[in-house]
Amino acid sequence: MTELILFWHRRDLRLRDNLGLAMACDRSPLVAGVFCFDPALLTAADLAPVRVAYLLACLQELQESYGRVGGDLILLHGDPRQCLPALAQALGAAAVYWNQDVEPYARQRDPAVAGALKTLGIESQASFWDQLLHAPGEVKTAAGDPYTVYTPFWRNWVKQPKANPWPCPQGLAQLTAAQLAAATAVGATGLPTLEDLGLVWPGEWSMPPGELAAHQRLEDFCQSSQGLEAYHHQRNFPWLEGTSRLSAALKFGAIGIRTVWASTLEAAQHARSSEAAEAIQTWQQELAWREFYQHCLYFFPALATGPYRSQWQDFPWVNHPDQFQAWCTGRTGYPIVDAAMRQLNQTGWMHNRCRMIVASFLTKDLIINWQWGERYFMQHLVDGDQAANNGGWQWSASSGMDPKPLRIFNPATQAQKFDATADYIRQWLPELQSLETEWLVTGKIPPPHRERLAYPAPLVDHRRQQAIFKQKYQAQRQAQARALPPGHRES
Ligand code: FAD
Ligand code: FO1
Repeated sequence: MTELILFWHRRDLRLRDNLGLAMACDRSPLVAGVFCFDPALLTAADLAPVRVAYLLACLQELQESYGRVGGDLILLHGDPRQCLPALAQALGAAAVYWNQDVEPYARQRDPAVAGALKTLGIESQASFWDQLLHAPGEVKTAAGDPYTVYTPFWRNWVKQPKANPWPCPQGLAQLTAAQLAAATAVGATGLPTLEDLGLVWPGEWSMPPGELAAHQRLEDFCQSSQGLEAYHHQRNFPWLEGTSRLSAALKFGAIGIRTVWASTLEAAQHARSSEAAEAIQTWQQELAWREFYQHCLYFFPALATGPYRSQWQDFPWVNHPDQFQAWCTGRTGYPIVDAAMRQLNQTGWMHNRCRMIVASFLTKDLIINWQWGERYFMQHLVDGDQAANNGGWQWSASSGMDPKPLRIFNPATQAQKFDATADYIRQWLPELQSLETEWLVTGKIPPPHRERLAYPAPLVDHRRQQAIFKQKYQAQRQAQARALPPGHRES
């Protein structure tokens, strides 16, 4: 008799180039997909409704994709430690397969699910690193340690041979009516709406969700002369659509990372100039940042709850709640910061240059704990990803694995350099449309104009805050150095 294998989707919401799914289909033609709506994730304090909206749209497409190849996607609600083994037992499944993840929650959940399945005599296969080109541990220093600095990681990572995309399952066998009834009996349901999950997302998409849209976007990005080949020059300008916007697709696995990598190799073969080749490599480096941060979270799970550098433990943050609120709502009086926060609040996405600007502003100008910002980003980003977000925040706060100890962005200099014509600022702060570019980029808006437009005065003075911040930082370092025995002092 043909064995039934269940494939548990979590952040790999696609059929194409899915390692664990391909392995399940290699073993049996009778593979059914499962997704479990997990209350622990869906009621998390850092949940963003836009991310769940993206997830639901991916699931709808995934259900249709299963239908097209003859298979089924079963949807469950509940703690996967209970509902997944119950389903597997009710259907008489021989095994449950899934792809591994680096997040601390997954690393507790997954062995518990495997344990519960084992108790029922059901096998689990969960050793597949689908979401990465290289599994944690595959790229290590000469001493065999995980990297803590990006550049040597990249040099080693890029040299390693990478797998090709995995084939898409074809001709899956359908569950019988009795199996479908058994699934319903243990709680399988139809696809809920966002409202069914108690969430609302009235905003616009920064990028249409799902597997088809992600593939289309990758193709357009890699083939257009204004996409990948121009990335090196365009990626820092937030008024341009100069980046791929594939981050949510990569977070949820609406596209496979091997597929993305293969596109970069193909583009490199046809590169029209040395600048184009350089641009392709720059984009590959971003994909490597994604992997670097996932490896970091895997090897240093404590990153999820605190700073990597010890001098940031107990840092005397100011943590002014009203100033935090002003930052969140885009009312700091610094136009580039406010424009970026409005982009985030309205679309669930923010340009990378602006993520760095607002993160530096929160931590170094408002002197607010980076973890407040990290959480706010997770509550609003469509691509909110624990490893990348934590990495980005710790980089910006100087508390992480960045050899440069102190990084402070001047918002006016950043705006002058990357939004020189204030197009981005005007797009997201339409009330300031008519003001002079010079005022917008420097943030020096004459008070009568500011007042007329009900735009706030700058919340703080950048130079003054920089001095206060540096003073606190030095005092903290000295206190730490005194507390540590010789030989244990950090640079
Ligand atoms: P592209 O420039 O086209 O890059 C391609 C892909 O590479 C991205 O889709 C992403 O998967 C990856 N990538 C690019 N830059 C980085 C980076 N610095 N770190 C890790 N991966 C990267 N990225 C997220 O995916 N989720 C987050 O929650 C997140 N939070 C961030 C928070 C802060 C404070 C900062 C500074 C950066 C954060 N990033 C995060 C990284 C980066 O801003 C986004 O990945 C990028 O803006 C997404 O746009 P894109 O898809 O057009 O990127
Ligand atoms: N994965 C699930 O298996 N079930 C969920 O209900 C679920 C919700 C969810 C919401 C937001 C988000 O960013 C991710 C979500 N995921 C969900 C994916 C999640 O990232 C993975 O399950 C991780 O492995 C958890 O550590």
